[in-house]
Amino acid sequence: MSILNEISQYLQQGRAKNVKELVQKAIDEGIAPQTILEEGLLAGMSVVGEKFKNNEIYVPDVLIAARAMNAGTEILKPLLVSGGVKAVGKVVLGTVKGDLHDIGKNLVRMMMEGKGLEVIDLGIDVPAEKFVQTAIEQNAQIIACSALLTTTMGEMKNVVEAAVKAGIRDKVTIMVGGAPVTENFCKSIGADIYTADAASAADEAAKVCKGQ
Ligand code: B1M
Repeated sequence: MSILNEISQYLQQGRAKNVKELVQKAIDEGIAPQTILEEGLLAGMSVVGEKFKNNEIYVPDVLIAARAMNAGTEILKPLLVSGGVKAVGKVVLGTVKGDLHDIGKNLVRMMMEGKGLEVIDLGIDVPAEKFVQTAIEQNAQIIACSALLTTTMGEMKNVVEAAVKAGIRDKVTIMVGGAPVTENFCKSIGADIYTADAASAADEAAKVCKGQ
């Protein structure tokens, strides 16, 4: 098995120490940081995302794999930055105002980062104006909102309206998700993309940022 394959396998198993060692070994062998990222770490995370989507693995497995991914990217980060590798796009992410649930949102962040996107995570209980203001300041392509409560999902409409009011509606893609959110709800509030799970959210966000 190639070293990149091994990195992918260990990442899927959530073995952070092995991932760290092998990433360092790959660097020492002269493999390009971008190749290690894409064909080792991201390849592994992509398998994790698919398995999670298909209910073959569960939240704790994803969190452990994500920790292994972080261990590997920490070593690569300085090399990637100095090598001039750019993130494929920028996403402003948060759980909407009044809502304190963040496990799903954190998974969305992980999966998006796994796709090479830069994620500005505003955390929980985020007011509509904060999403929009940050998107303007950061020149982000996407605003991504998570909500877990039927009482807070309506906040997503306020995000769309705040984007219209700020004059950036045509420049930003608004993505919505979370357990009570549906495709119909997404359409009814004038948002752009609904996805049911974190891996699909990352897939769609990457497509938007690559202009597909
Ligand atoms: Co709360 N809670 N909770 N809770 N909680 C739910 C959501 C609830 C369904 C439980 C129930 O009654 N059966 C219910 C909501 C009912 C409703 O609105 N219809 C509920 C309630 C009522 C409440 C409180 C009001 C309880 C109270 O105080 N009386 C309160 C509200 C607090 C607040 O937010 N203001 C509350 C509090 C809490 C805790 C703080 C204790 C805790 C949250 C801890 C945390 O997040 N750090 C909590 C939890 C853990 C849950 C349950 C049990 C689990 C949620 C979770 O993390 N699931 C939940 C019941 C349930 O869902 N079975 C429940 C795992 C997570 C991976 O799934 O977040 O859905 P999820 O993310 C998924 C997808 O939705 C999607 O990707 C993920 C999968 O890949 N996704 C996106 C999420 N965001 C996305 C964004 C996208 C795309 C996809 O694009 C941008």
